[in-house]
Amino acid sequence: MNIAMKIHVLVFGLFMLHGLIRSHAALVRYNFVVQETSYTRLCSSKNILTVNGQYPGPTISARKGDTVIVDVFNQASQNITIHWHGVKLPRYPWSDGPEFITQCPIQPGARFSQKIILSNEEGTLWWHAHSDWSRATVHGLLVVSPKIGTTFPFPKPHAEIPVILGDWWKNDIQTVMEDFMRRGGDPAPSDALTINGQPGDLYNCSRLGTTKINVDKGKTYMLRMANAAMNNIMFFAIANHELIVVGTDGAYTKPLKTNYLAISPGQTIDVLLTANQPRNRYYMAAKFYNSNPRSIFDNTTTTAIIKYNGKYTTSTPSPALPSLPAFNDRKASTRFTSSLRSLATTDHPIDVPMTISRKLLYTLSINTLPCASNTTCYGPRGNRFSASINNITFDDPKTSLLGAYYRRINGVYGDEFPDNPPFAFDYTAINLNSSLQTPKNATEVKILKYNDTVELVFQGTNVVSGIEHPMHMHGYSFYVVGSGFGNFDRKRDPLNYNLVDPPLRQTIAVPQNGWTAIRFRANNPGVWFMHCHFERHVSWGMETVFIVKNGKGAHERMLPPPKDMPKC
Ligand SMILES: *[C@@H]1O[C@H](CO)[C@@H](O)[C@H](O)[C@H]1NC(C)=O
Ligand SMILES: *[C@@H]1O[C@H](CO)[C@@H](O)[C@H](O)[C@H]1NC(C)=O
Ligand SMILES: *[C@@H]1O[C@H](CO)[C@@H](O)[C@H](O)[C@H]1NC(C)=O
Ligand SMILES: *[C@@H]1O[C@H](CO)[C@@H](O)[C@H](O)[C@H]1NC(C)=O
Ligand SMILES: *[C@@H]1O[C@H](CO)[C@@H](O)[C@H](O)[C@H]1NC(C)=O
Ligand SMILES: *[C@@H]1O[C@H](CO)[C@@H](O)[C@H](O)[C@H]1NC(C)=O
Ligand SMILES: *[C@@H]1O[C@H](CO)[C@@H](O)[C@H](O)[C@H]1NC(C)=O
Ligand SMILES: *[C@@H]1O[C@H](CO)[C@@H](O)[C@H](O)[C@H]1NC(C)=O
Ligand SMILES: [Cu+2]
Repeated sequence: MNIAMKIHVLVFGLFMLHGLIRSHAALVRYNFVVQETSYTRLCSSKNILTVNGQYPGPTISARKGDTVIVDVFNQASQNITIHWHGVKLPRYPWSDGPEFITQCPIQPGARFSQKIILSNEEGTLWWHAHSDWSRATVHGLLVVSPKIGTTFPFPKPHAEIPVILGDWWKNDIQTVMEDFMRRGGDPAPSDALTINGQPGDLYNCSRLGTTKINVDKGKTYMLRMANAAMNNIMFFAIANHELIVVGTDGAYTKPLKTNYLAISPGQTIDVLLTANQPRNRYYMAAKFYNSNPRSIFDNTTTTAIIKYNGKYTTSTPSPALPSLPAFNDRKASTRFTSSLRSLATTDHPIDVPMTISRKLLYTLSINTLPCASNTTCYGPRGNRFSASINNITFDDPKTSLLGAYYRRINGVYGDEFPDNPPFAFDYTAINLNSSLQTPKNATEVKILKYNDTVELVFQGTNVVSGIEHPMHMHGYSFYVVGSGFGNFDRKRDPLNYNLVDPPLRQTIAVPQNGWTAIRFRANNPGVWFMHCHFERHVSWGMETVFIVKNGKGAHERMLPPPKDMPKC
């Protein structure tokens, strides 16, 4: 290269850099090859579904406002879809991923180039499969860093550390799901919990693989956490160390100091950890929170090791374990979740809808259905389990609901999802009449007008048995303005709403036999799934869809579909 060319390249480089700083947005590209890969855990091997052979899968890194193209190639032998959890995809539901809601599955041998349009998200999000139970192993982080020229609303951490919580079955996950569906009862509990794919020292044959995180004394680290487990909320803590929560679900929070945290499937939490203890090794640990006294669950504990750099002699043979709340400590779970507040500063403002045009009350229930003739079911009294929102157990269509809406194809869904429970009763009473247990089976959606300001109250019920439900909404974040135990009181409870700095989330655990009120502005046109993030409850039908109509302006309308949408 001669000198003139070098200068040209340099000038061009500076120009590009300048352009980046000015526009603050870049196009980032990833290849995702879905494949079957052999993994050994707990002394036994099996084939799992992975992206690029990795479990957990690759981390996607981008900056606020970027667009990421992920070229998904399905080399596995089963259908798959991929969802970008917490990304709003303004006006572009086509890439969202839930099977038969926004797309037909990517079939074996097929490709789908997914465009992930980031907007105001900043922090930790994640991605996962959204078909069958494949997300058990097909998941990874999606990290959205501050734009170039801006920084975190706290001192820059020395390093960022992924902490992905998950669970592991010795059995093939597809078989676990099929057995569960056929038997009609609860799914087989997992055999281990994991941190970054590893069960840790407290399980047989797991010591060598235990996740180890090296830290320098005096430095501060950011843990980018996601709960990718299938069916349970988790408690998490680090021995002798305080945690400072600074963000949840891709939005900043006021710093919250705590000794433990509760994180539901679907949620992400950003945590600052300062290595300010004597040089040593310390366990971080996580276990399931389980409030249902009748259910069997995996009550094991997963660990990873925080290892201080430098020379020191360890006085004890194994690192100190943190103390976690008791597995059934409902107050500890709710206390943490309700302590979170939006940062709400000039640089990170909030925009809570103050006048409401649509008020919705949705009951969340576990239900039962009669067992198919000639089969044995393992749900209550020989029935099979089901679940519902406003007494509707959602029957998945056989084709893309979004495609049917866009092309005005009739007969795929109805638009009569009720605003309120069709039958009012004392939702959280003990010993509810078993006549309340049978739901209606339908594919009903809720239509919202562009810019509707929505208040949605989720009411957990004690039908069959009350339990938390981590409700997740696609296409939106929402403000959690209130929550409580018992029945929602339309007159009294709104007086206690937090409209000043409510946390902005896209997954919120509705308390057991309690309620949670959320608010959002329906300014993202499209077809958006809303569901419980416990996989067994989704399989039982605890899900529904919002269709948000186009507005009048050119920038208030859905964008057209890409050419390579998978076909059914
Ligand atoms: C580890 O193996 C031993 C001996 O087989 C068994 O007794 C113990 O329950 C196992 N522990 C776990 C956590 O699986
Ligand atoms: C975990 O479950 C096992 C088997 O169900 C039980 O024996 C054990 O006591 C439980 N441990 C805890 C800590 O609950
Ligand atoms: C029920 O099972 C029996 C024995 O397997 C079979 O003969 C019968 O046809 C089955 N009935 C139905 C309705 O499937
Ligand atoms: C349960 O509900 C059914 C139908 O509404 C009613 O006939 C029955 O008396 C109720 N049972 C109890 C114990 O309340
Ligand atoms: C739910 O729907 C079914 C079927 O329409 C109906 O029989 C039942 O009474 C409804 N239950 C409630 C609690 O609304
Ligand atoms: C709901 O109804 C559809 C259509 O009749 C049926 O195929 C499906 O199996 C039903 N689902 C449940 C959970 O009963
Ligand atoms: C939607 O609401 C925003 C914010 O209040 C406003 O700027 C915009 O004009 C509204 N658009 C429509 C179509 O109502
Ligand atoms: C895979 O998807 C296609 C298209 O929707 C469907 O026809 C087929 O039954 C699916 N295969 C399985 C095993 O579910
Ligand atoms: Cu649920």
